[in-house]
Amino acid sequence: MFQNVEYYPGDPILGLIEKYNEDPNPKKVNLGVGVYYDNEGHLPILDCVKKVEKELAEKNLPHNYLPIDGLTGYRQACQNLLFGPNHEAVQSGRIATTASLGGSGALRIGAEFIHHWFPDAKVFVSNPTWANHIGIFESAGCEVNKYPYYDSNTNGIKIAELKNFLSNLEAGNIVLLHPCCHNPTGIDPTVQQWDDILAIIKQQGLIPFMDFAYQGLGENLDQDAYAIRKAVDLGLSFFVSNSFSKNMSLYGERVGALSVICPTTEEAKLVQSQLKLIIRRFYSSPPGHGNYIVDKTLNDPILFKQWEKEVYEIRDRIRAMRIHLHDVLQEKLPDRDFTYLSAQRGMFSFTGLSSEQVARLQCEYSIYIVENGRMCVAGLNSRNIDYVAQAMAEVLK
Ligand code: KET
Repeated sequence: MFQNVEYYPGDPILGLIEKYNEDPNPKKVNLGVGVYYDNEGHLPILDCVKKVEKELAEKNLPHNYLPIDGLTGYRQACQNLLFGPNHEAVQSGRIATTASLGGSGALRIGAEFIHHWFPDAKVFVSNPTWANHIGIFESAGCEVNKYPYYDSNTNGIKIAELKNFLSNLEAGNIVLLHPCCHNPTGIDPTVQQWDDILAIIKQQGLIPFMDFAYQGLGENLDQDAYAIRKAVDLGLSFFVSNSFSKNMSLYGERVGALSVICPTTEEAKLVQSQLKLIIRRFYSSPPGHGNYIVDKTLNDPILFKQWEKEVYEIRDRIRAMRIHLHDVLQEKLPDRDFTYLSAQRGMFSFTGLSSEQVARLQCEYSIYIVENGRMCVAGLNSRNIDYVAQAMAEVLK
């Protein structure tokens, strides 16, 4: 009956976890999936989250269904965090926001909405991008193409090519952007480059879809939202997916949101209603635990401050690992330039390692990084970093 079902060989990122788990080598290091581990190699539960969870456990809340689009306090907290609490767009109610199953769920709901209401819109993603972007939009029926982005010669952005490309796109197409901590390259546009990119997007009548999975891990919570807030100020209508997987360490709780910035409050109501229809048919309503945690944490000024501090500790530890890895490699291989390691932002470093070198790291050293050379710097710690640097130096020799 199922003999014609095609075998799915596994995801290039999540598939690595399975391989890593099966590896008996005690020295093994998991630098594949974008997950933050602390210096002890543990997945942290943030202190602010522990407090809220304790409070929730004491209350013994019943497990009722949530509203289709999530808790009101959760949705408001997301809007304030993304757009700034006093922003006109938030106050006037012209942003439709729904809770989602992580950032992935937000992307999928957005993709479904776009395919249904803008069936001719093509989606343009950066070359390269998080591989699942392509899969998510294609599975909703959207045509996906790439725009020029990463320049491996300069380890920067092909900004002239990118601007030229966008200037030639037809109105109504979707441009998927990473507001900070670009995945997989770690290379973000400067403020000036964002201004230029968004001006072209506005002039061409293009629709941004900002996938914001790493707020707070680049510069800080506000600066990382620069492109989003600038797009609102320019009067653009667009989509934002956000996630609390990384910046609240809530990976398995699947907590994210989709926001659609609309020209008017009336349109936001229409969009909100359609997002609810999509969700009702996908999974009906979201799980509660993550919604409660984020609602309580972000809407309480003291807990918010504590969360902010903890996000910056995550950001700073990742930065320290980058610098350490840079310094050791630079010393071991002085003829090569490793500046990119300290210059890139967020969880990932695009190492430039070939797929053969990546395979060697895995086979000979049990070090797992993604085949395209992307390394999750957030998996490094003071015990494994010198081992990783040594192995990298060996395969790069
Ligand atoms: N967008 C981007 C850019 C992203 O890197 C991820 C996850 C997501 C969305 C999805 O996040 P979530 O809230 O968990 O649904 N990226 C890491 C994990 C993964 O591949 O699923 C990664 O790139 O390793």
